[in-house]
Amino acid sequence: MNLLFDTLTGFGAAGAPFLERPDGSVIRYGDLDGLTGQWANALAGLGVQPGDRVAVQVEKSPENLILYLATVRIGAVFLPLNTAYTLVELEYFIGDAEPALIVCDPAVEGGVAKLGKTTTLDAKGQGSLASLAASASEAFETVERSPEDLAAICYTSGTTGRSKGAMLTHGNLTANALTLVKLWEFTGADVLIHALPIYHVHGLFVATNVIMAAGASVIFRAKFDAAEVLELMPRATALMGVPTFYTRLLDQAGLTPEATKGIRLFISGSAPLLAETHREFEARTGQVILERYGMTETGMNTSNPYDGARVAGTVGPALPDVALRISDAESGAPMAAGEIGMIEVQGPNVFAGYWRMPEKTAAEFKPGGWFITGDLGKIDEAGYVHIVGRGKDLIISGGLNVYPKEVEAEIDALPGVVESAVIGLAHPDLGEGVTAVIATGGKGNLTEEAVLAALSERLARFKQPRRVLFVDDLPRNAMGKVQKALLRETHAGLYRG
Ligand code: MCA
Ligand code: AMP
Repeated sequence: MNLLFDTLTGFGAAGAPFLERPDGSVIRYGDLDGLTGQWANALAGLGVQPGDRVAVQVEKSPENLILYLATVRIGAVFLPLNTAYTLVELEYFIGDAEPALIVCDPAVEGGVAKLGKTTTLDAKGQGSLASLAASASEAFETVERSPEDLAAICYTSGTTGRSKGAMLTHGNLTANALTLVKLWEFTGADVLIHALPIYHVHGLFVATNVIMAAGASVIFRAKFDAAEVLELMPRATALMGVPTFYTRLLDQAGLTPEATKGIRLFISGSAPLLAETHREFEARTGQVILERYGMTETGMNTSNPYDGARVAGTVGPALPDVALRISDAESGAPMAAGEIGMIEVQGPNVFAGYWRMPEKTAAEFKPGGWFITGDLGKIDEAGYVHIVGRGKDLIISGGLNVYPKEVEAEIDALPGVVESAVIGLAHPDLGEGVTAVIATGGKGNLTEEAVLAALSERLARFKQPRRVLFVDDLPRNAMGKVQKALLRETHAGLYRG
């Protein structure tokens, strides 16, 4: 058997819809054997072997999802990459993962081909790989995979140094999908509005795997558009999104109890949902958003209950098969109930380690398979987890992670910069807005425009600062450490109207 592939394709009835395309045409569960067989044959024809990495940086399309399923079916390792990454960023991932094949957009193949063997797929699902698949046989003997075999590598940035590839196994992804299907009560009757990107865990594994493991279906859209999602609601039963989805929906005059009455479950995650957004959404629609908490390395860890109180400002109890504890962030000692410390998790969802980084893996695990999340939180009397901050220096903008270090390194390399501090400030649309504070030592004539122009070739757009501020010197504490908390306080109102 192939654990993940069989789980994803084994529940939907042959005639049941799996995916509705924007043009209204439908891929049914019964089509998947032949379709993924063709794509698996195309990959095999390009030399992909079980265990090989297949790096994929392409726009969201149904074919991109079929490619994911075919990669799993052939026993290879799916490696999705944010479409916003620049060639400079891509070079690192490809060098680190050494994929046997890179699937990219035809428009950038010229540059990407310098990094490895390429084939193409565009936003319309066309390209050299799609052509190979179209003429390939539908018959393919699925490669056997067991729980410990790798299914995917997802890169996650590090607080120090470069991005790390989180190795996710068939066992990790299958266990998490099955747990969530049960907890969130997904059945074959469900229809999810799928408007998240599929280069990250949220849209690829939480949304897609859960739907498939329930034999349910998706209305598939290339990106999130609040007005369009609102229009689709009468035909759907569920929505998964980042907090920005919900703040943007609240800006829609048409968001009413009537417009949302067919939806049985609104789920939010990837970044903190403001208690205010949670309450406002309930006041406008009568619907209580279910917030859950996860990570690339672990999939989902906690969730507010389906039946029971969904409490604003909390991420709910640990999932039934996940153990969660709070430890002292410095000493690692266990904390008493209700005290704030480092969140650690253990369970079948927890990844197999960082790709080719045994030291980093060892540093982030404790004996017994406890993974140190880097998030600070507490567990209340009811067993609900509250995330109160981050032990890691991380900004989450519109659900996408930005590690200040990476942005600071690029800024510090610019002429005229003495040093920089990159911070996240409250932003009404994105949750946190990436903001650069640059120390010039009182000299130089750097401008915001010049800094942004210099960064545009080197960093993905979502990592580029929304604003650049200049100071003579950065504030430091007695230990000589830059006081980011003070900078955040000083500039707290920058994005508030
Ligand atoms: C787009 N831009 C962004 C972001 N997205 N800038 C900062 N942060 C972002 N997240 C840029 C665009 O390139 C554009 O640049 C400008 O901002 C305005 O774009 P806009 O049209 O407003 O953006 P959008 O295309 O509507 O996208 C916003 C979005 C999207 C809908 C919030 O970013 C999104 O779908 N985010 C979800 C990310 C996600 O799936 N995260 C899950 C990670 P310009 O100004 O040049 O035009 S997985 C995870 O965290 C764990 C496992 C978990 O718990 O789920
Ligand atoms: P990523 O590395 O992209 O998977 O991001 C994972 C991080 O997102 C976690 O470590 C948390 O800091 C954050 N996160 C995810 N879900 C939530 C949530 N519901 N509330 C607060 N933070 C969250």
